[in-house]
Amino acid sequence: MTITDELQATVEQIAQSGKGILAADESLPTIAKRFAQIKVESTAQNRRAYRALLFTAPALENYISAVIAFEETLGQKTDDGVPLTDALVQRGIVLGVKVDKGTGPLALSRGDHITFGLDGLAERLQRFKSQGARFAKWREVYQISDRYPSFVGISANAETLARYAAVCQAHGIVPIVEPEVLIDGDHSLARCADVTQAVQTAVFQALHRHHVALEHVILKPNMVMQGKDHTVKASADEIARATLRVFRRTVPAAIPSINFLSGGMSPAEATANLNAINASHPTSPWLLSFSFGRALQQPVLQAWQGKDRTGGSAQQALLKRARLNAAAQAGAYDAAMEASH
Ligand code: 5MM
Repeated sequence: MTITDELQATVEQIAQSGKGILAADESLPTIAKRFAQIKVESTAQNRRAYRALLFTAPALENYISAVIAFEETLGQKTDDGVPLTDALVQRGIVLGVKVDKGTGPLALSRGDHITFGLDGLAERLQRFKSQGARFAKWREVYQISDRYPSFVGISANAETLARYAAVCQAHGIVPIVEPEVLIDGDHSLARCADVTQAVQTAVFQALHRHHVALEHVILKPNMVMQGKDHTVKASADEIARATLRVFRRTVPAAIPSINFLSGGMSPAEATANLNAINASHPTSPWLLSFSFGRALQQPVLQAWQGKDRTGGSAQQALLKRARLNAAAQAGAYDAAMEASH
């Protein structure tokens, strides 16, 4: 099998209609924050128990085509010595891994951020591939203020994403490219649209510059919406219209799938917005799906509380959100479905 065939097979397995991606790749500081909300200590054993519960949820494969894991999870095993990720792979769920090493300030450009981790990336990809990973994920973040992100910030982040994507493809790993314009702040929907458009334009220019094959990239962007402290809350239809306008202007039709992040929206809000996006664009050139972290896992953590060792109710909570988001991917979600189990 050539590298191109390998990338194509992975993309086809991830980008399935009626399915999306579960982002379970919280780094150590992030998972500690999530566990703190339910008063659970973030130990290796607790992280293993929680992620085992996610990965073994019955029928997950009906709604989830791929899971993004954190590096630590790839090395963890069940008490019987079986890799934790086997439960996914055996059911045809594609395994991916977060390969960035987190963000920090961009030097001499206060207000911009940059993501670290390009050094040694090729070696780490080879190791993750030997552990079963077929795709990777890298996230750049953009905080909106009156002046930021700046031109320098937008260009540096795009260049970094493209360099990461090129290394992935050279090693037969499909890159998920995640430029996240953050929801934090009081900016308007129009300002988010302007920033997202500038960010996506720069990202695709950089991907072209670095010879990245767009057919073998999954895009994981924010939806276009107002900041969480903005006074006027846009409706799902307004968010869908603004989001589609920006992505039609900037994302080439060669991209197979756009899998939105949830970015701090409530689970029901993220599902309703994804549904509105699909309902208003049934002939889209890309699959329009989800790669949610919090919007899939928040109810799971609430049900689990670190206590439910059998995982029954927590797995039910995951299944419910996965099923509703799969419906939203088809534009077939209705808020009344929230009442179901
Ligand atoms: C699940 O969280 C991912 C890792 O985040 P950190 O690097 O901060 O630990 C994150 O990249 C996530 O995949 C995206 O932000 C989307 O998650 P949400 O919760 O926004 O859907």
